[in-house]
Amino acid sequence: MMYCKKSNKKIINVIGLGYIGLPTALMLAKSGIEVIGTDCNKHLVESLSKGKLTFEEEGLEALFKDALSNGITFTTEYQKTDTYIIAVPTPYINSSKKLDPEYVISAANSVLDNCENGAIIIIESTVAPGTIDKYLRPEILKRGLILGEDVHLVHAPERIIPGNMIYELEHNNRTVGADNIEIGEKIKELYASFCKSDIVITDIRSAEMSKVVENTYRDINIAFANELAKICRTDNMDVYEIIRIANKHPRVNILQPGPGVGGHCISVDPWFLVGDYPDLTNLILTARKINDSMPSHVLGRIRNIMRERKITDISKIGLYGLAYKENVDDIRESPTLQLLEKMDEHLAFGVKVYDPFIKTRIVDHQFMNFEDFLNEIEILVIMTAHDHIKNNLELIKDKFVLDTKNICNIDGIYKL
Ligand code: SAJ
Repeated sequence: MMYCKKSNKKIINVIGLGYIGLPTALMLAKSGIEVIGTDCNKHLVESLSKGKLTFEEEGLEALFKDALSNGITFTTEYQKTDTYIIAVPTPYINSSKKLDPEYVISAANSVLDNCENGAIIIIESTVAPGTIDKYLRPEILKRGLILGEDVHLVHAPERIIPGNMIYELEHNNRTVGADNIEIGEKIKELYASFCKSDIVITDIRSAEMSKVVENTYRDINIAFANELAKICRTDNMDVYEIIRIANKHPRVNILQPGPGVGGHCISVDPWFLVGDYPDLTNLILTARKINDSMPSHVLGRIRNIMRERKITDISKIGLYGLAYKENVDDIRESPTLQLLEKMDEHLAFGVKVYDPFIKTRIVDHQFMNFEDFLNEIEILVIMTAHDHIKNNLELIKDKFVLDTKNICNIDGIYKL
C-alpha cells in the first residue's frame, strides 16, 4: 500500500471532521494523498462541500483551499478502502468520570461494515488507556475477523494545540501505537507525508497511556500555578513575579495561573485515569479539583472588588471572553461558562458577556459589539487573553479591571 495520489487509487477515509479530523484530512490532502472526509453531520458536510469552514483556526483557510484543489471531498458515507482515520469525540460521563467510547465504537463498526480485507483502522481520538483492548478488539472478534490479518488497529493520538494546529501538525513529534512493527512503519510513512518531526512507534496501550499522561501532566502543572496564585493572594504576593523568578532555575518550568482550565482535552483526559484508578489517583484528582475551583476563586475576587468599589449592581460586571482560551472560537468546558454557572447558582443574574470570536448568542446578556458592552459595565473581568483585548487596552482604562490572565498592567488593576 502506497499513500500516493498519482500512483495509487487508494484513498484515506477520515471519519469525523471536527477540530482534529478536519485539519488532519486537509493536511493529508495537501500533501498529495487522496482523501475523503466522512461525518455524520449533514450540515457540516454540506458546508465543507460548499467550501465553507466550520470553525476558525490560524492558517486553516489557506490549507482548506490547497486541499480542495488537490481534490478532497466530503460525504456522510463511509468509503470502501483500506485505510481509515477515526477522529470522533470521546466525551466522558460526568457521574462516573469514565470515558464514553460510544462514538468510537460506532465509527469503528461502520468502518468494519465497509472496509476492504486487510484494512488499517487508525484511532486518533483520545481514549482512556485500555479502551482499544476493551471495546474495539471485541467488535472485530465478534465478526469472526482475525486481528492482524483481516483488519489492523492503530492508535495515533493527536497532539495539536488549538490556535497553532497547522504548524503543530507539521512540527510536533507523533506517536503511532500498533500491534506489529510493519503496520507501525506503514502508518508512520503515512503521517510522515506531512509531519516533519520524529514519529515514535510503540504498542497501542503505551500510545493510549502516553497521550493521557501528556495532558494530565499539563493539568497538574497548571493546578500548581493556580494553587500558588491562591497562596500568594492571601498574603499579597505577586504570583507572576514569583513564577517568573522560579522559572529561571534550569529545572523549573511552572505554567501560568488562570480563571480555570477549559477545552476538551486537559480538563477531560485526567478524569479517564481518575475514573479507572480511583484509589491511585490522589495527585491527579486534587489537580482537577484545584483547576475546577478557579471560577469560584474568580467569583470571590469579583465580590471583593464590588465591596471595595461599593458597586452593588451585578449588571455592571462584564466578562470578557467566552472561548476556553485565547484566539480560538471553542467554548467547550470554558471557564467563563463555568463561572456563569456558579453565578447562576448564587442567583447572580444579569452579568454581561462579550467575546469577539463568538458570533452567535450562546448566553444571556451577550454583546456582539465591544464598545456597546463597555458602555454598560464598570467592572471588566478578563477571562480570555484574546489578542483583541491586548490591542484595545486604551479602551478599558476607565474600568475597574480584574485581569485573570495577566495581560495588562494599567494602574489599579486587580489580579487573580
Ligand atoms: N491554561 C492555563 N495556564 C497555562 C496554560 C493553559 O490556565 O499556563 C489553560 C488555558 O487557558 C485553557 C486550558 O488551560 O483553558 C487548556 O489550554 P491549553 O492551551 O493548555 O491546551 P489545549 O486543551 O488547547 O490543548 C491540549 C494540548 N496538550 C498539551 O499541551 C499537553 C495539545 O497539545 C493537545 O493536542 C490537546 O490538549 C488535545 O487535543 O489533547
